[in-house]
Amino acid sequence: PPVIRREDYAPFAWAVPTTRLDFRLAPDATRVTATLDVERNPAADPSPELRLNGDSLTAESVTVDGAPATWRMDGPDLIVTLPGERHSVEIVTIIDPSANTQLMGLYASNGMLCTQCESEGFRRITFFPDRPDVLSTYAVRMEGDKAAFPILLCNGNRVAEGDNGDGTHWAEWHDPWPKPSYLFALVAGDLVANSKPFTTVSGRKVECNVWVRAEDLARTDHALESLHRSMKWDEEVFGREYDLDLYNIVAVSDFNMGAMENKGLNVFNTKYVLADPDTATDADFDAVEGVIAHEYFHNWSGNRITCRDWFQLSLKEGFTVLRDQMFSQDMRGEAVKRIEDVRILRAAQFPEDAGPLAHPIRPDSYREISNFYTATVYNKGAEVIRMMRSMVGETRFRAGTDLYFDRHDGEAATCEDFVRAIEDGAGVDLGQFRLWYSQAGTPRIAVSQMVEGDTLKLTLKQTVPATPGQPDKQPMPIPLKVAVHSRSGALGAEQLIVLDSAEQTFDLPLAGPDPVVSINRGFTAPVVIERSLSREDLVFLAAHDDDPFARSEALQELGVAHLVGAARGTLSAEEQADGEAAIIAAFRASLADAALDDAMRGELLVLPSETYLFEAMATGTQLADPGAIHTAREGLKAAIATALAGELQAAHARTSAIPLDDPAGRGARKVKTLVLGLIAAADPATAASLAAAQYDAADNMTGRQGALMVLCSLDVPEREARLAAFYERYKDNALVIDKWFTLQALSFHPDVIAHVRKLAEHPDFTIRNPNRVRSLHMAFAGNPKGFHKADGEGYRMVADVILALDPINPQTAARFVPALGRWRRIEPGRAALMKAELERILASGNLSRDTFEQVSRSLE
Ligand code: BAL
Ligand code: ZN
Repeated sequence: PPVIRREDYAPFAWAVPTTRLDFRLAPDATRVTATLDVERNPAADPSPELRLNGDSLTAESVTVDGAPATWRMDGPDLIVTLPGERHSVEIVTIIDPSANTQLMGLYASNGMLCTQCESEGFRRITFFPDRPDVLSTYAVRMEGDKAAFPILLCNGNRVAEGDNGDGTHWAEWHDPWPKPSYLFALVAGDLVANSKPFTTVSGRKVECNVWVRAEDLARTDHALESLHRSMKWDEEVFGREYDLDLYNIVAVSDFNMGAMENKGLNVFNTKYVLADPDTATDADFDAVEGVIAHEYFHNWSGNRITCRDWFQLSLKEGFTVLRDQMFSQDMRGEAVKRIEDVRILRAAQFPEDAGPLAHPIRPDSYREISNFYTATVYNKGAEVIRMMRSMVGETRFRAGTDLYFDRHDGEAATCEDFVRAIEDGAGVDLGQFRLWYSQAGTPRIAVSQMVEGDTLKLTLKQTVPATPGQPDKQPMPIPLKVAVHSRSGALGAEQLIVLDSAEQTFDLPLAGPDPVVSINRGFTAPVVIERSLSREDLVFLAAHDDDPFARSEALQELGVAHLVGAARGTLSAEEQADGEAAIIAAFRASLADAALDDAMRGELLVLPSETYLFEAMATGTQLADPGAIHTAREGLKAAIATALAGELQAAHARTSAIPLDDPAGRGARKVKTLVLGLIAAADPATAASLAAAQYDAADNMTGRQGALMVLCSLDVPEREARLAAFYERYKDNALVIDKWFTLQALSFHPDVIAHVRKLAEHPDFTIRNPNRVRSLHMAFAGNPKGFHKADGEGYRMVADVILALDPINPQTAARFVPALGRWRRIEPGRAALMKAELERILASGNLSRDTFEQVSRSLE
């Protein structure tokens, strides 16, 4: 497959001011008539040919201005010869939605028809200039069987509808806002809506609907309320008002992504719409709110201003992730949400930046753009914009974003346009800062310090590791919030420093004797801080820092230092004992600290994840040993639980007594399951009986799932009974059955691989539904114990899934590759086994572009 390069961008030779689409809907043969009014683009090189992208399409007919056209196929694309300046091109295609297993373009799901067009799905519906810089106004007519498809939805507003009197009906939709084809959407199905109007800041009434199958209606209130909260928040915080009279959200059960921001008609994975306390956890509620917000915010950051080309994806995704993170911080509390977001970044993006698939947030080349919907483009992209905001402050940042929205409204813009608008609006020079867009890799900052009189000299040295295609890096500007506290208890004031050369020394005022530096407070920069703070200093920060994020960081640092040492086998017996004692003391303090609420306590009781420890262990020339990491982490959990048995059981009892709707209930539920997990490490029998009791008493999914999660890793009779009860209770609810698969796939049970193999044969398992395959196999690929089983059986199973899934749904298949792609940073025994599986996949031939790109890059 060819490599597409950012530097090769050229404007399209033709503009398409209007597009008319006529759909005759039928599940296995939908007839699409597309009429494109085209005119020469004066800004582009003139060409007598119009290239219309296609993917697996055949043209039934092509006419230009009503007469047969001169046209030919060029691979999947259709080329029409156009003699004049302005023409009307009509093309008829017939597509088979029921055979569309890729779930890109128009496809059938659970009796309905729906679309997914980002990035290049529209070309599977009709021939079209399927690139984000071709903006067109769409008028759509759809007609179909009234019984099968009583509801017909499209972008924009419904302008007409009618009944043909023969069992079919039709609707016409018009979207007044010009849009790229990737934002097109159509839905036809038997759906009901939960509706509630929203009145915008200027007094316009917007009809808001959440469309689902009738049996799901009772679980849509949270989504609808989340939409209203998002609409209000975007008016207040970014000055953005909604621009249509209608906002439709449709939930579908077969979906590759989380959701899609199509103009006025968001299509959502059911996972991010449906929620009630009986079937969704607190985390699920948060995820629904966050994704609803994300797609809504795209209406401005994505739809009103879209991307010039797919290399600019972070323009809309990075910015929109930042916006949804800010929203959730405002809704749920700043510190806890920030800790969660940083945990995700470290678990998903840091490994990407350190591996064979590393790319800048604005990539330079790709073979398949679907592979670039990554944690780097999304989450690091958000961090990069967050840094701009930290550097200029809230007010100036808002001036920058106001200018961006004003200046580029209605355009297909670039990341450079965004940076320039922030520069101009906020009055800041971001010249060197642009390196964050072009350089991949997570910067590492080595910290050293010296006291001189009443000043602390803080010396910071940055290195940006080499990444594929980028051997040499330049120093980046790195904003860091710092404070110099004193071990006497005096806390220093926070200030922002910007490290913008390879090495720099900053003079900071001392707050008192024995300074302790709190650095990268609030995680101002997505970097790794390398320092060896004494255990006493970390314990001090964990207990006393006035930045709650920094407190949790200190605990993480304490855990990482100890666990990496333990996994490497470099700790003396005394160091091992001292390290454990310090962590136990910190856990005891967190459990006892009456000033903490449980939501924050829950964050402090989370040990660094095995993925994060993997990253910390595999630094420089050192390799990660997943087996040793797992043993060390489980050993520490057991030591904590042995030392704090009484405290943990008391915490479990205390939190179990807090009712579901108590405002403190959420935090309590988090702590309850965390302490249960710790107890299980030292005393499986007690944990099993507590978990069984928690399961039996639970009146909500958070408690039930938490108990079952703990039971799943134990070899106890309570396990089978509760798994069976859970299945029986929820067998008709696909999203909850996904949880049932996931709990078993993620477990540390010694027989987890056999369990997963058996589950893959379960009548409820299907490789065709992305949620189901993610719930079983993607969960397993993230199981640090089962996936990394030393004999390679876990690797083999994931490679088999990739091979089986690739012909069906390449986009989802390719998402499994990065787990195997980490082989270079792992101990030689496992590395050889992982590499062999990648080679086996590559040798199978006939791979999709998606999987070929990921596997070949992972072997380079
Ligand atoms: N644009 C793809 C789905 C999302 O990021 O919202
Ligand atoms: Zn998005």
